[in-house]
Amino acid sequence: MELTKEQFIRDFKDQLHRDFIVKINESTDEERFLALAHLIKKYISTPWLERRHDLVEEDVKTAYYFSIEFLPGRMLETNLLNLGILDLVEDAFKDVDVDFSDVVNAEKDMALGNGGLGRLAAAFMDSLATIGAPGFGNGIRYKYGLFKQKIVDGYQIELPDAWLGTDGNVWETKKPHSAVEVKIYGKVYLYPNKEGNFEPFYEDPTILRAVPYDIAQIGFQNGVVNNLRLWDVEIPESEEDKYRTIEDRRKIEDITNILYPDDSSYEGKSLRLIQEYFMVSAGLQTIIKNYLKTGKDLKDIHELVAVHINDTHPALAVPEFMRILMDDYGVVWEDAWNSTVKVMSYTNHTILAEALEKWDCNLFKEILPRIYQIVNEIDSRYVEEVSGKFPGKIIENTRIIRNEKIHMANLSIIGGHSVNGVAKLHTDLLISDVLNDFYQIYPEKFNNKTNGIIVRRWSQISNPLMSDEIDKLIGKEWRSDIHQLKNLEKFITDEKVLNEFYEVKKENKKKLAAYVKETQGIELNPDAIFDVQVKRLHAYKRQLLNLLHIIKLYWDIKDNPDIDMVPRVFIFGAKAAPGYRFAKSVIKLINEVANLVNNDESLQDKLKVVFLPNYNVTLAELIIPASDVSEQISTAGKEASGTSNMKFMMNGAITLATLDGANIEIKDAVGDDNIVIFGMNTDEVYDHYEKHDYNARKLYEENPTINRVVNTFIDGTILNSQSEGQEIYDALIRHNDEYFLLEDFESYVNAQKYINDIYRDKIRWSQMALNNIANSGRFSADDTIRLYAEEIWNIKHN
Ligand code: GPU
Repeated sequence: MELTKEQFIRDFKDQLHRDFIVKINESTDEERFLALAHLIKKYISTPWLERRHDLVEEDVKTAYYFSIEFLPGRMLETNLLNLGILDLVEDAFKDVDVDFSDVVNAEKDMALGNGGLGRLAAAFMDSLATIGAPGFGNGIRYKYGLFKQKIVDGYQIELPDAWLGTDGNVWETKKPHSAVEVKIYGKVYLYPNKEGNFEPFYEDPTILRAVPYDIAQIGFQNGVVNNLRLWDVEIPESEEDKYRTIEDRRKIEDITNILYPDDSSYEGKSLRLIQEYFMVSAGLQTIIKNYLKTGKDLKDIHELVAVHINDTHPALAVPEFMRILMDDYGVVWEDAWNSTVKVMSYTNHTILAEALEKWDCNLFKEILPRIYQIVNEIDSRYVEEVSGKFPGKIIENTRIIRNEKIHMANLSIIGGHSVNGVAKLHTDLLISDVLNDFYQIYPEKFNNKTNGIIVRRWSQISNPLMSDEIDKLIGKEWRSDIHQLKNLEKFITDEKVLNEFYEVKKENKKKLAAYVKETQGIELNPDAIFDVQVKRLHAYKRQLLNLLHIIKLYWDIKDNPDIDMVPRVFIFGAKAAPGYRFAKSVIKLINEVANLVNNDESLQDKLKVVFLPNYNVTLAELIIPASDVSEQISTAGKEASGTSNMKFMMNGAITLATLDGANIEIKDAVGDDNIVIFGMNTDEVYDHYEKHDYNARKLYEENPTINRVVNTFIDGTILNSQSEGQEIYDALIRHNDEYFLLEDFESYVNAQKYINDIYRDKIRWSQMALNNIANSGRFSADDTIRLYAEEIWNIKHN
């Protein structure tokens, strides 16, 4: 946008005066942040308003991304950058003597998501606007985001994340005029009407009022503003008399209270099912109403509307779309079904069995009586359609209702025209294994869309030092055309350049070290290797394998204090789902090993372990630029894609990885010499499954190193963690080490030795780092979303 620094300063002062009746030098950082956010909203109000009108008037096909999670983190800097005024504002703040970073830090982290899935959804919102595509988000306005994690005596404590404060979210705009009603519970009777349709009669339903809050999604320097719509629940005025007590009202308000803190696993809680239906129904009703403003026939709605189901949580979009078309607008089943399948598409984000969403029929029927009827009908028609054409076993495995459960993935696949995985390997596994039965029936529905990241956030915003360095070498165009990063390869043998990148990394490490010192009281040496694993705590992600190696190093140094090794700092950040016992025990053990190691002077600072509490997007922006080693060590075949792996490579960290998820594509991008791979591949893992021949106890008994490391959990070396240590020992030895840590251990240790050795060769290491930066452009979410736009949604973009 066109704006001078002087004009901005005037606008900003005005805004502060009006909002808070203060002068700039008397204002608090919080007031400055809020005033700046209000000013941004003012700057974008016109394009934001016009966007909706234009799309309706010009008959432009629009995609709606339905997701139960959106995880944007902070939005101030992204918004300023995308408006093209980030530098100008930073500069202006210098002129008026305000520390811009303090203003940035006054913003709360918007954490309406658990991890990768939610962060990807937020990234896609940015990318959709950036490629100028008509794509809107649809989700829930949780009053509490993902819990805040504290560590007390080594244990995870969960505190509520009251991110809305008392005044709500500064980026949102409430739209009460666009509220709609959503019905749950009650009984439904069907009466056939003259047109041969059924008319439902609802007895005693609970009626909810869904109120939208809109958040602008600003495209990168292109004048486009899309919309993310989050729904909140209220009691409709007409229903108020039904709620006599605070308790009664609270039952309704609870619907949008909390984000379920489970990542890649699910609990069959009725409140969650209500959340899913609530956001789906509100979103679809609005979409259909808007479509009707075009004056077009409802049976052609697929020509102007695409709805994306982000994992199975919004899968009720399929029967709800059918319901609205049939019950509210009288479209006949066949036409409604034809449109539904063309409108809907679905992304699968995991092959873990515990994440497959299945709802008990009785619970489902009680909460969603009409939707239950429709799902039944979809299921019977499906069975009829494929009967005689495919083996009974395949039909049984793919139908929606089976063993009194509703299979949400099956509903999403049958009810849509596209199913995609999130990395090449993941899609291959869906096709060859997990969804193979569906692949036999609908091969044409399957496609891959490898995940991507908002490269702007993970370079320009979070790593300004590196970004300036890149500018010096290849100019600034890479900031808007990420593929130009490739030009950095020219400098791969330029020692001066390599040294400069090394120094940049060191500066970032010092910044992180200062934060660690301040928050944890632990002193870190910036010349040590910063070895980082940050992600949700999950058995399959194998934080425990990392810990086994740390314990091995501990014994190595204890045995031989003169051991020649590059000092190493292991940094962890991870939240465990509150009900996930094993994950919590691993957190406890990491913290107790940290106590053991950090307080043992005989280790001479060769080894440090840090667990940073409350890992979130904001903390990631501090940690990732300061990392030397990126730990991506999941059991092969288990991590659908991973996305932090891409952020690390873009910041010049070396990936230490199994051949899993997008790690494989990172390896393809940087070449075998610029990544460190270890461990079993997927075929080898599957081989164990087939042969049932894995024997963890044997490895434990026959390999003295493994024996000693594993015994450390139960021999009293690690203090204050007897029961957790026993639990971990049992998981590894008595329950046969489900994720093959012990089998991969040796190869992991060797890979770590190799890292140690090459780090000593500063030039070699810096070359690897630079190569990673230069080749990170291929993981831009802008490119990923272009493929969604072209191959799945058929929507236009720039
Ligand atoms: N993922 Br299912 C989540 O973050 N949460 C979930 O509930 C499910 C999947 C992740 C995958 O684990 C990760 O590999 C992937 O990169 C990410 O989704 C985005 O696709």
